[in-house]
Amino acid sequence: MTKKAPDFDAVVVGAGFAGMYMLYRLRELGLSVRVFETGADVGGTWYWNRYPGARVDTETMFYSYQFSEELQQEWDWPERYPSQADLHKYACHVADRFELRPDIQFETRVDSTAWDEEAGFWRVETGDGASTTARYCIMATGCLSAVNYPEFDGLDDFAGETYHTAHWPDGGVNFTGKRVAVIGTGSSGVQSIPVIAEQAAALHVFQRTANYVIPSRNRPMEPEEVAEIRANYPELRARAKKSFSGNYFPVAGPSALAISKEERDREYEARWAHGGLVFMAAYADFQTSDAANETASEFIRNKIRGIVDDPEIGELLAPKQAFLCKRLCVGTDYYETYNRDNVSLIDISERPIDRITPEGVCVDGQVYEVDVLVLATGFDAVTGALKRIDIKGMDDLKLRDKWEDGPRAYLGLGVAGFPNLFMITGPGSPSVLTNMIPSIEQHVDWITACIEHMRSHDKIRIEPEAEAEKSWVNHVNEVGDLSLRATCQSWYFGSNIPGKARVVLPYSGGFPVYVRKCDEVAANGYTGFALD
Ligand code: NA7
Repeated sequence: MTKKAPDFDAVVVGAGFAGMYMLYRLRELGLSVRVFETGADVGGTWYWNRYPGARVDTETMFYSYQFSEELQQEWDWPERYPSQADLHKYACHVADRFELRPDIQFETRVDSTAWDEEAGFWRVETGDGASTTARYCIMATGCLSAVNYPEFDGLDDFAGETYHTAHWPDGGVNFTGKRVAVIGTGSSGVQSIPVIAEQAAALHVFQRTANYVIPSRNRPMEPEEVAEIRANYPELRARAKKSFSGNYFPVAGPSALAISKEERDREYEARWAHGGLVFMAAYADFQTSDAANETASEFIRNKIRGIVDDPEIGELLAPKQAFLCKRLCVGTDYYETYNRDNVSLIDISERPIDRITPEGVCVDGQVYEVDVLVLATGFDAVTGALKRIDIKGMDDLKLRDKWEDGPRAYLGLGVAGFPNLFMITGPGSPSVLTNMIPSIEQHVDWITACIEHMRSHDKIRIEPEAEAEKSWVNHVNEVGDLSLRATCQSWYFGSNIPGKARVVLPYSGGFPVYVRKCDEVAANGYTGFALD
């Protein structure tokens, strides 16, 4: 008896940059694909994060797709760091240019998905009550998409307006004449605080941990630099792929300690003046030497002390943890904002927020009365979006149960016990430690080649072998524990989510090493995967 065919060859969950490119590649292969997307439009991260000042901190010409030469030659980026609006415009252009929309079902959340071993396909249940079957289920759910909504006592009783930066209302929020509280000083807080401060009557910032913020030096793109990048794209892209983060950042030397303080400070000054993430690559031993790291940490702390007029506030804003332990922030006028009369900083590092009252935020018995509460409290990173879907594999094994003590996946691409399930930039891949779009393209290309291989070899089922998965997870953890990132509390290790296992989420061995491993696995007939 022939088996019933599934509705689609593949279901893709999410229509951000990963889901869109996955759809494009699978369709090229001749597969029937259905993409489910919770939002009303494409863009993922850049659809949801509409908070004031939202922009990417990777240079515009490189935070973009490279699969289409025409696209990268023709698209005009207006600024060095594109705003959320420009990134969303780009995502819409890609969707229209490659006619992706007809295969995307918007405003449809995937609630659960279960593997049917007998039928040999996934059954995907969506919020509209429908059930869809597909041979492959591909998770393009994003690394920073599951919102961390803090559980403050009294939050629901707050009488004013409450917004999370990652679920910002379309059309924006008018802060004019309002008293505002921002809770959180990661990238979203750092970007939104200066913009809100310009509008609000009063702004209270509640800071649990001070972060390192490098000035962005954002500016319009010059036609000559655009022409030069376009003319050299293949070479520049290739060079970026050879570097640790998939971004090309020139390194000044192997060690910050091998040169004089004067020489080192000249380098730091030049990078501070240049702006952006390039600061993090000044010397190669920031992640391995505390003393080298401290030279950069102290340089930035001194910059902060120099910018902020009130020495006590300057000291509170100076980070205590090592440079790069948490994600580096890139901002515009961030520290300068604390010199404004309408801005106050409340340190909650030792006295956490007691509760939210109908009037405002209560810390140490004092209520800061506000009209608007902005939660810039981040995400349940990397695994959150996957665990929020009820994913059931072989023998009713649930992904969220398997990952109770930390994620276990092979190369961040597949999970033992979950046949024909792929993840794009899943845990154990370099993902958030790299330029996301090249990482997404690498995963999508790998998955496409894998499916192509299966089809040409008459295989219909693929699953990571338990041993291969175990040894990759051990490697990811070993490398993760060696990194300086293991020395503080950060979302890289899940520490920002109460109750989440403290386990490293991204692979910190670098993009080139990881890509080599993925390529070897494929070239050797998908070693570590069982194909039937
Ligand atoms: P982040 O970087 O996780 O920042 C969230 C901020 O919110 C951070 O300062 C947290 O303090 C703070 N936070 C979270 N929960 C609480 C509670 N319960 N009380 C007080 N403060 C809290 O998220 P972002 O959205 O800013 O940025 C995420 C990434 O997006 C970013 O790194 C870029 O890659 C793009 P903590 O540091 O945990 O003490």
